[in-house]
Amino acid sequence: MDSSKPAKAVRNAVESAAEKVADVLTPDLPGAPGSIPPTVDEPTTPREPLPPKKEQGAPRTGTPTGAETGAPPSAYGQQGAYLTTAQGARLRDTDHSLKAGPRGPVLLQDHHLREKITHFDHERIPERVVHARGTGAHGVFTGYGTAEGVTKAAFLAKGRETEVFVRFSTVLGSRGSADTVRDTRGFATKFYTDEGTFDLVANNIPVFFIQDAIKFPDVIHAGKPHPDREIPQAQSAHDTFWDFVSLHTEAQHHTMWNMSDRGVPRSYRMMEGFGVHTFRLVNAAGETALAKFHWKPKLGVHSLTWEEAQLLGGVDPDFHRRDLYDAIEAGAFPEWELGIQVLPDTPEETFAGIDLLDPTKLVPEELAPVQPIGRLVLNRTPTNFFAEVEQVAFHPGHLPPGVDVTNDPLLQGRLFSYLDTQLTRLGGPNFAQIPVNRPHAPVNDMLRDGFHQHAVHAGVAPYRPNSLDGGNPFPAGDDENAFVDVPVTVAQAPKVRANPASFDDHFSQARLFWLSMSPVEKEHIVRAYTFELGKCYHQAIRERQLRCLANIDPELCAQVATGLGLPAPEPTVPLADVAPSPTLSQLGREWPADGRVLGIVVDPDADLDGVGEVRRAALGAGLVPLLIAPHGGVVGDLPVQRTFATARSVEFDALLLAGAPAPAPDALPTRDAKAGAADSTTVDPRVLLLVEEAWRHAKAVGAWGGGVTVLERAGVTGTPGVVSAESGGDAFAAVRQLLSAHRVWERFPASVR
Ligand code: HDE
Repeated sequence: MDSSKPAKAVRNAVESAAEKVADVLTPDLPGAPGSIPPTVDEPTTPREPLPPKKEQGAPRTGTPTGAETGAPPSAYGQQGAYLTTAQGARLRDTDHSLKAGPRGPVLLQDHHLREKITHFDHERIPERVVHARGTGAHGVFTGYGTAEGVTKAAFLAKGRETEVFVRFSTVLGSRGSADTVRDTRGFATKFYTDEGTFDLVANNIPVFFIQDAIKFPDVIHAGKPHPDREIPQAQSAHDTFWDFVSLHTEAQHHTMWNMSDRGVPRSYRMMEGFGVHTFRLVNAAGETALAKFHWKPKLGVHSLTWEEAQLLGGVDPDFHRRDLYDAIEAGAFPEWELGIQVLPDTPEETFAGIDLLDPTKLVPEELAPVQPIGRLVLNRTPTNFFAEVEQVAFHPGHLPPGVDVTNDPLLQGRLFSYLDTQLTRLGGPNFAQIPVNRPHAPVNDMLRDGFHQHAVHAGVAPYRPNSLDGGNPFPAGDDENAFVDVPVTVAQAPKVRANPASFDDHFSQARLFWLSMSPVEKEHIVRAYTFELGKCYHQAIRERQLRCLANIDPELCAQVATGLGLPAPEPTVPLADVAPSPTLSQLGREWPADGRVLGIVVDPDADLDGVGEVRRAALGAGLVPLLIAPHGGVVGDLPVQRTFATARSVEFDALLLAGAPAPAPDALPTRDAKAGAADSTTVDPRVLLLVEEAWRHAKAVGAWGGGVTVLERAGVTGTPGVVSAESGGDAFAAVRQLLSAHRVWERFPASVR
């Protein structure tokens, strides 16, 4: 008998029943937790597992050694309608332990209890020592063919598509820490190329704190929480961090980037990525060039304000994760262009006087333009976070033919560290066989056995040379596309623990970065230093860091010193004479508004037809409109996503007001009036707070109809970026235009020039 037939019939019946309960409140919006809306009552009819959501992807179903199985990605998940043990025996009850009578002791023979609890006891693995907090997505990379002259890497060929998995992360915090802390962000990409996996393990900042890998434990120990109290979590605003960077002054350039708006990105979708080190590329003719990798986001580089970042730490600690997944689910697929700065491979390994082996230095784009070589689109969220995002293992030594390393001492140390760390984190040497880590190229290594071995290796001769396995595996010949280390000449030199003299310049590029900022960006940097140093306990550390700032720029130093109430010291080295690099500034252009979140305040008396039109227009333009109302459910026939109680300004990029809602029953107008909210007795105080915060964070605000009254009550009418319009359509058009500059920058009067 075909046992799948009744199961299929049951499944169809249940699916159509479930679809009928479609959630009327959120028809088009991302964030639904499952692929089918739940029923109010607990489902009791047996059925197959739910299908994944439409935007979810999963690692390809290759074997541990790279062969296609032909199975769908869902084959990784559970099978069948019934609960079973790990061995596949069906279970009748998983809610009660096996006991000697209802009031008796639990029996040792309860193998189901023991299996369930034992497995649970071992669910956690060690979190990453750095970059523990992260989020990832699947995507596809398409080569432009423009890199052919400099590298033979086949995945860069014109039109060649390669599957990728990207993991974004913060550096310092634990796995459960907030997304929006001030920190460097990781941007690690696994390209599953036909010639072996290529991992571009990058950051959103183009330089690093240290020049030699041997200092990595030092900088991380300094940045992590203090060892005695284990505070503060996921931040650099504390004594040990500033103690280290003010003494180890090569960290000053990276630290300046951290204190800039780059330390608080608006979204992973709005970050640049940098390979940091100089790599060596080799073309089909064997010619070499030096190169730096860059990711350029289609949406531009944008940041949160510090106040938004702090509020989000409490209001939505998953802000960046949610933003990435919601954007993918809504079809606003995040996109980047991969580019390279190509630099001649000279014996000195310098360019325009910049030492290319020094990872604390960047090459200004004005001197070496970034040439686009391909496009990355993230279009699938993971199906299972642990299996994919937690278990993905990157390694800068995963290189395809055509890309090689240089002697950058930071990169050299990383080539050891990444392989080493996975042994404990993923429990043994076979982590490359975990689905998300499996190469898409055929694997024929001679690595055998070890914990969690998934491959069933045939043959008797995993060694070379052999005759018993017919000589297999064979080394690839010259024409067979092997990875060949570029035979770079190593100069004869004494063995030393020392840096080249050029590595001694610690301040010139920090100054270059400072001088390249617009006034408002400079002001943010001043505020960040003042905040972070202000949180240090010891004055000596503040004073020492001010000495570093004096060597970068006297005005920066003076402003921070004023905020700290300390005298500004004199420089101890001559100020570097450097030309600014305008491309380092985030301001001054227009970008697409895809996936931006628009809050729309409504109440039952508002122009609901107009709101419906704006909502449709926003969805059509790729934005995410969220209706904010006095209560949940519907207003008119419009679904409500946020109430005045659940909304906070920081989750919106812009606000529209269609009505002037009176205080809802759960409002506290008297308390809010005491706290200074303008006119909170006629307009709900939480709506006033929304407007005031959006204004304070320089966000576009538009209103029509009753909404115009709210602007008046909040006292913001007629200020830059606040639009009073005749209709919803006009208000939306104006706000959308303002969004293309990210913020209404005129609203931030910068005190620094
Ligand atoms: Fe990493 N780094 N790193 N790093 N790094 C790790 O590897 C290390 C450095 C970066 O999402 C660890 O699997 C050393 C620079 C990213 O899984 C570890 C040094 C850059 C990620 C490690 C550096 C990075 C890591 C921790 C100094 C930018 C997250 C867990 C020589 C170019 C990858 C792991 C992910 C993760 C070591 C410096 C980027 C311990 C020793 C420079 C994006 O192996």
